[in-house]
Amino acid sequence: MDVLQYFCHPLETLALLKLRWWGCEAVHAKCDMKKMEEDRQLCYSMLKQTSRSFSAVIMALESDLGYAVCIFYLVLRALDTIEDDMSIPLDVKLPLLRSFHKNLHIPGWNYLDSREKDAVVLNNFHVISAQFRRLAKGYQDVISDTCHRMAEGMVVFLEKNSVVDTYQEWDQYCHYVAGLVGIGLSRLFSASQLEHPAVAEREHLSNSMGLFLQKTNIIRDFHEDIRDQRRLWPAEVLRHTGNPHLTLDDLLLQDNRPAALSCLDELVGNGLTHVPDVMEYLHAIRTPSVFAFCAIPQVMAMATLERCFNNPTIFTGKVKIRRGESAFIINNCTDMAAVHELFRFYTNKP
Ligand code: D61
Ligand code: MG
Repeated sequence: MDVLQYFCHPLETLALLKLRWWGCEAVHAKCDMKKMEEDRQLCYSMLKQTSRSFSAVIMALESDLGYAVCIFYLVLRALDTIEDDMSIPLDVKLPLLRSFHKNLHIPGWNYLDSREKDAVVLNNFHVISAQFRRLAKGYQDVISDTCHRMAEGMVVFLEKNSVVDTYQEWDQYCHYVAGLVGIGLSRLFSASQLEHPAVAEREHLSNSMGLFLQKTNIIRDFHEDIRDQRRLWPAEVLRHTGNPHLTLDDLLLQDNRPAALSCLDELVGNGLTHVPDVMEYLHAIRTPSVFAFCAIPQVMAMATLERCFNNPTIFTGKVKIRRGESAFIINNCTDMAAVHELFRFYTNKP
């Protein structure tokens, strides 16, 4: 099966080979783990363990900014692991979330009771927080502030029994868990002086960068999320099908396939509304490593949305883009013209 794909997509196979031979060097030049002290190595290895989509682009960032972004990621992943952990009762979870940012300043604080897949970041939180306290003050403030605001948003959502009804509530939830990451990252870019101060000021555009990624994940992961009792599609979309009794869980049933596909396509359309902001944001980024860090996940999301559109597999399993397709995107996100070309390609794909 897989071997056949290499022959069917020769450009992607070339891209995979090119990435194997040259790709790691870009990451290695900026982030040589062998020369690091032990705790820094541990942080990068936790990054690799917990993020397939972001570790490589983070490690290719300039060292000082790259390490701040790595710690930013680990802190928020730890917070999200608490949010996602269904085994923690709400009366324990809410206070834990509300005070989470304070743990950054408590030497030795860690959390050993999670069984979640990314529990490693909670188990070793004392290592992450010690590294956090060694970052420049400007970076620390952004990370702590983002963690605090995200936790408050998660609490608001949990207090509503994790219900997303309208599109407005969908945007609100995605703002908390991903838009705030975009806003925080932009502040880190500007604080590092690699990007213009204006990048941090245009918060609406930074928010859209996060919303486009988060909505794409939520659309793609529908089947897995429903199986785990998470209902993250806005229920409003169901009312547009003309059947007022339909629930999100019903969309998995074979008999409801036409209604399910029309809901799916409406959400894909909603996701695409963020593309103009994404383009405008990327247009303002000057440093090549920061550009690649920002553009690669966005183009991957665009490729994923294209694959999701009108695709019944959303309701039975996992929709994925090919490894070769990812490699092709990674190799080609070098400048705005190339990103434009890739977006055009996915928009027009027959
Ligand atoms: C430029 C480059 C990267 C960007 C960006 C702009 C703007 C926003 C984002 C990355 C964030 C995108 C999040 C999309 C993936 N969604 C999740 O991971 C969900 O958790 C959300 C809360 C924790 C966010 C942690 C995070 C993620 C990516 C980062 C980052 C921090 C820091 C730096 C760079 C990238 C999702 O988690 C899935 C899971 O638990 O496995 C969920 O729980 O909904
Ligand atoms: Mg979560």
